Amino acid sequence: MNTRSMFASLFVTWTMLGTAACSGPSQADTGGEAAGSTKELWRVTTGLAQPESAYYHAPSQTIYVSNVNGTPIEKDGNGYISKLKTDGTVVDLQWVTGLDAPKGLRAHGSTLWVADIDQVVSIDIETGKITKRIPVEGATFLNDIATADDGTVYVADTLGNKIYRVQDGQVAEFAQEVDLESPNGLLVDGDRLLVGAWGPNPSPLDFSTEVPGRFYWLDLKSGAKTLITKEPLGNLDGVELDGSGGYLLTDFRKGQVLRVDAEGRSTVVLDIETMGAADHAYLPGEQLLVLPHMIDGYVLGLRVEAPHRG
Ligand SMILES: [Ca+2]
Ligand SMILES: [Ca+2]
Repeated sequence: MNTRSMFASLFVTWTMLGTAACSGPSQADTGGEAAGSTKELWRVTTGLAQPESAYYHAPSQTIYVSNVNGTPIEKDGNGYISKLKTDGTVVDLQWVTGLDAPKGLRAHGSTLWVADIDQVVSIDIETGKITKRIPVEGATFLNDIATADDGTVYVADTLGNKIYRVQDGQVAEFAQEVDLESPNGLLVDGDRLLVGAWGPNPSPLDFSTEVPGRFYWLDLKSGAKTLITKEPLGNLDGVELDGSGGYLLTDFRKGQVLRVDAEGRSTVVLDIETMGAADHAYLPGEQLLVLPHMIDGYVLGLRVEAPHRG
């Protein structure tokens, strides 16, 4: 069995275990007490299939959710994107279909960009039509995607341990000189590319790592790496700004939402305790965190208050 098949079969196992162990997630899982400043507002439990990424697009006031639907590397043609409102109302479960295992989402202008195994796909937000599929040669596990103000797209290949830059349809490797630690979550913040790493050399048996990933940034011009967390932090997935000078990240395997301050100090904001906390969205103005649980197949809307500083 090659590495790709092992990853594929493992994810099927996880998904089945998750379903069996959690036949009906209830409010009690996360409600109220978790971390004091976190409260569950809503939960979408039906119609989603291995939801990986939630992205809030302010102009359309819409949360887009990618559904891998199956294993994360299978070219099965059944992946789709759902549209939700910020109150958890489902607008359109299968807004865009015909993808394989869509993961990271991020818009620039009226284009929604999607990472899909070894392609970067663009979707016209107005029409919901796929406009381009750009192959990324050599990629095996495109995961999160980020867009810069000038429209440049960055995409992380977690298993390939690479980050690619896409400009005007041309794909090139970015930051080849540095140790990317199996990059997953990406976010452009000014002239920096924030990166949440999974951790080097994940096991082909269960994705575990001997050393988890750190949170760092890459200079968009030079590709130079600067650590935000000096020590390994987690099997990191989503990366968002918290609106107060810090960051909100997820640890997929631990099932946690973490807050990291500008000095790199981390605290656990929410502990779901089940593997699968994937790539979240955060709306600082509404203190709303939208968290897809990829293994158990639901999306949570949580109130996560800004930290009390000073
Ligand atoms: Ca699929
Ligand atoms: Ca991800």
